[in-house]
This record gives sequence, C-alpha cells and structure tokens, in this order.
Amino acid sequence: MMESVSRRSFLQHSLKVGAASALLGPDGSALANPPAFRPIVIASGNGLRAVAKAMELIKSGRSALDAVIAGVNINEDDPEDMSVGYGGLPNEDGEVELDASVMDGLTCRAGAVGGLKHIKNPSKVARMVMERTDHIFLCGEGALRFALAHGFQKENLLTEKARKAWLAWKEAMSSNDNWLNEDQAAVEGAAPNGKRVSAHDEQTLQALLRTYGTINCCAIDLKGNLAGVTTTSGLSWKIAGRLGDSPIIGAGLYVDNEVGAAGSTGRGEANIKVCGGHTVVENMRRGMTPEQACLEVLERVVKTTKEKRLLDERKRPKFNLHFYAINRQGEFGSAALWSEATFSLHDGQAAKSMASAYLFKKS
Ligand code: SD4
Repeated sequence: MMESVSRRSFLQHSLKVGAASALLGPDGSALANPPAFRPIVIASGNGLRAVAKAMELIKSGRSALDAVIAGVNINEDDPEDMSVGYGGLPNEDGEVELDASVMDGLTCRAGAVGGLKHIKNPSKVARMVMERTDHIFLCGEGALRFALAHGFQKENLLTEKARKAWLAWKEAMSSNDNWLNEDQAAVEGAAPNGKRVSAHDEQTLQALLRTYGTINCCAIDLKGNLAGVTTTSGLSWKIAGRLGDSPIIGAGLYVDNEVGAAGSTGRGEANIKVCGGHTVVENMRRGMTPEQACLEVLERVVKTTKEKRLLDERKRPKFNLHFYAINRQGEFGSAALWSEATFSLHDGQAAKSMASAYLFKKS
C-alpha cells in the first residue's frame, strides 16, 4: 500500500439489510415491510441533490436507472455547475462538448455519447443510445443528429459566465498574441473598457485554472438492481474532440448486477489507462471492499503515471482522480489520490457528504 493511506473501517462504510437504522418511506416514517434490498445511492461530492432525488424515486418504486439519471439531470440543468451540462466550461474554441455514459446492471446494457454539442442532458441521450440503438457509443455530429432525431432540443449551452471564463483564459494564454485582456488593451488617459473581462477578476481567475468537475452517480434499487451514470463537460479548454473517461464504459463507469457498480471523476487520461470503473468492480468480485477496490486502482494509477510533468518532487501525481463504488450487499466506499475529497451518499435516511479515503495527504 502507498504511503499516507487513510483506511476507513470496513464497517463504517457498510450498510447491510437489517442494519440498526430503519429504512424510511417517502413520508419519513419507518416502512412496515422493508424491501429485501436496502437501497443506496452514491455520487461525487457535487451530487448531494442528485442522491436525494435518486433516493426519492427509488423509494417510490422507480428503477435505479431512472433514479440516477434523474439525479444527475439536476446538475446538468444547473448553470452554476460549470463542469456538467448547461453552463459547463467549453473547449479551447469556446464550444461546450459534453460526454456521458449509463449502464444498467439488470439488462447488462450500456450507452454513451461523447463530444456532444448543444444538448444539455447527455445522460438522457446516452440512455437513448442504450435503449434505441444496437450500438453503445455515439460521438460528435452523429450523436447530435441522433439526439435531434429523438426530439431533444438544440440549445446554446455556453452561459455568459462560462464564456467570460473562457475569454479570460484565452486572453491570458500569451502576452504575445492578438487577444488582449483589459490591462493589455488599456490606453493612456482612457477609462477602462468595462465590457472586457479582466484576467485579474477573482471569479474568472478561478475558472482560468484547468478545472475538472463531472458527476458520477450509482444506485441499488428496492429490487436489488444496480445502475450508474457519469456525465461531464470534461476538461475545460480541452482540444476540440478530446474525450475523457466519463463516456467510456469500463473507465468512467461500470456496473454488474452480480457484483456492484463504480464510477469516477478527475483526470480522465489517468483513468482510461487503468480501465478504472471495470477494475474497481473486478476487485470487488475478488472480495475487496468497495473502498479497498478503489484504493487498489489508485495505486495502479500512480504506477502508470510516468510523465515528469505530471509528478511532483516525490513522484506523486499532481492531478487528482476519484472513485466511487457500491456492491450488491449495500456496502459503499470511495477513494481519491489526494486527501480532502468528499463524496455524497444517501442510505435511505438522509443525504450526506462524507470524506473519501486517499493515498496522499495534502500538505
Ligand atoms: C474527464 N473525468 O473528462 C472527466 C472530468 C472530471 O472531475 O471528472 N472532472 O476527464
């Protein structure tokens, strides 16, 4: 095991049928006839609203698949979540390109879209690919045409906030090109042009950092079926056409009703190389707890990161990668490369934010 591993106890992250706390019904009262399976929903740190929505649907009898997609639709629709759907940060050309994948443990089917423009709910399109085609993965122009054929509305996904952040990034790229920020454009004696974005503006400066966001959400429903979804606008300022791990079945998401479900957020390039989602599930199949399974894959990520530019002086990755996992017994776990990462969980009683295990402690 790598240095600085914080292992939460197995029991701490375990919620089995028959656990002391009762499962509450939609009205908050204890269920008279508790279901055979304890439903559970896990998501990335930005998924508190998503796990609450998903659990509400599961308690009302809906499938895990319906529930997780409805959950992440909240983030996709929210312009303030600048890493997912509408309002997501664009690629280097200023265009929002979205990626998503879904997988259904009951039917063993999967669907995904990559580089999808103009449609704010790529998770719904991914589901449509799964259910209404003989394919698994559509990308770019073809994915858009498929979405339009199924009645999705074309929209401008670039919010003013995201456009300003992109423009500030572009203007700050070099002092040796033709894109001038407010300071560079200033003329002796003239009042500053209030319409231009200053790279020194606090909010835009934040967005100038290469940001990763994304939401992953996985669940078990009352029948014991599992499903998962991962949806994102990907790496901000990416080269047009770049796909991360989120839409790749086996990397950003994997679900198997016999074992469990896992998904990821963080640097997709690092995850694709270790087929993270699938490897986490296979680790659980071999008997690891969800948390152990996530940590083991993170160790592989460290071993497979050889690029000097990605490593600090102690050869630790400078980026973060984060896994979330549940197994069919209702146990859950999450781990990230770096400390101070959180995940969202709904155990049938309440939505809560919890600390993930990690390999390296931030100093
Ligand atoms: C990607 N994994 O495109 C996504 C981005 C992400 O938190 O998860 N950000 O690589």
